[in-house]
Amino acid sequence: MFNEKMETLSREDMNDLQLTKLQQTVQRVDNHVSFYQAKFNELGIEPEDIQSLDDIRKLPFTEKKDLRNHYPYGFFASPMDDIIRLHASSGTSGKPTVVGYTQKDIDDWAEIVARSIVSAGGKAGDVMHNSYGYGLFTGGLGLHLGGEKLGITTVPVSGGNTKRQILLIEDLKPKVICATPSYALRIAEQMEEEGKDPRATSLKYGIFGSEPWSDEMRITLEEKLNIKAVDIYGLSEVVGPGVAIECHEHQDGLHIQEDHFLVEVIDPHTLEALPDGEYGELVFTSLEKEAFPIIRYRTGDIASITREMCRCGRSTTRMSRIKGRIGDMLIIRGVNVFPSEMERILLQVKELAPYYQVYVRKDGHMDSVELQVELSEMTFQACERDPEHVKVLGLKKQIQAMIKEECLVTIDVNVLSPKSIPRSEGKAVRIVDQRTRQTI
Ligand code: DLL
Repeated sequence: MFNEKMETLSREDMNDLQLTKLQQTVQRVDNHVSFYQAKFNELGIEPEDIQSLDDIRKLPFTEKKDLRNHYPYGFFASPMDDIIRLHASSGTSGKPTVVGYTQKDIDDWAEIVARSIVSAGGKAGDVMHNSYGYGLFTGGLGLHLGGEKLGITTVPVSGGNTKRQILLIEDLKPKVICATPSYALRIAEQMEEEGKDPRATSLKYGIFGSEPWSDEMRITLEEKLNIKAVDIYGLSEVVGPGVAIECHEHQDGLHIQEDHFLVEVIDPHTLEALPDGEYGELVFTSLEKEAFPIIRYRTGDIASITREMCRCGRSTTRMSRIKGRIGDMLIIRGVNVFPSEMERILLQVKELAPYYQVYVRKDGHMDSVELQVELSEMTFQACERDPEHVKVLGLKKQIQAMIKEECLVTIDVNVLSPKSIPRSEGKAVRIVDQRTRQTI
């Protein structure tokens, strides 16, 4: 562990620490952020009203639209003289969300990412190939900071130019790779296209996140690249990557860095707290941040939490994989389905390559959904030799039936030839929403 004391703190000590830090954070936003001053006034709350962790429920939520309304600097709690870094979330529509960091914020972020890399299996002396994009996106520079803090040799490759990525992996012999799961898959695919064996590289661990992925995708990546793949979670509004990460020992839920972030899970409709184990919307409150402290931020991400101790020895609360974002949930004839649930099913069909996209269209008054999948190269070649083969496979019906059984919905399925689905160098576009001509 990088910080054994914090990562194994007893529940009682963690609660005490979190309460003290929560009180300080509430005081800080009350002093410096007009949005919170107004909200506290409206609700009749004083910072002194926070006397227990449960009192967090007295505090208002913060939503993405609040950040947009105060673009660009309205949520900053430090003077600009103290801000040494800005990042921004991409935002599919309108202005991005700008987040700021003081030197202390950067140091704290480096610390939690260093913990994350160790949790994923990396250590000082190893080489780490970082394919997350460098720039306003927090992925590249976030992992970079943590790598340098840990003392792992960090290679700032950034995303794209896949052939060069492969050359660097072959020559620099990294043990750890950081990328979105979809881009890691693309790197493996490019190696295969070049006649190289992706299992034969020096890589041992993958730090994958920034987009929803399934356990089946983990198995695919682990098999293709001959590595252990762990899930890393984070969002720019809260800090960036490193809010939570799995341990490579057990890969059984993501350990939340609880001395920095207080987690809640709520019902997104009633906004009531949900019991541990139930899926709902993740809500985070930052406990240490100076420049951009955030209270009860509604992430839009669906997951559950457990406070049971992990066998790795870390005592921190763990969150499940993210099922998906609330906005990405498809409602098909009244049934809710996340693309990641379809991914789980598709990746079990060996005739398919692990790529897919979901098209949503308007069909009269109803929405229609089409799932596009791709034949694997091997199946395609078999079909070319025997054009009847693809019909015999009956793949379309098989996939429809599997989705009907697991997700309780009937959708259109279109089986395409290899390489038809666009590949990503960062976050994959899984949903193409043609009702509004937007991609999500
Ligand atoms: O994606 C930060 C990050 C970089 C995380 C590198 C992990 C690795 P944003 O661009 O602000 O920040 O996007 C945040 O991405 O609210 C989730 O919807 C999604 N997301 C992030 N990590 C995961 C994950 C970065 N492990 C948004 N699983 C979040 C599923 C994830 N979704």
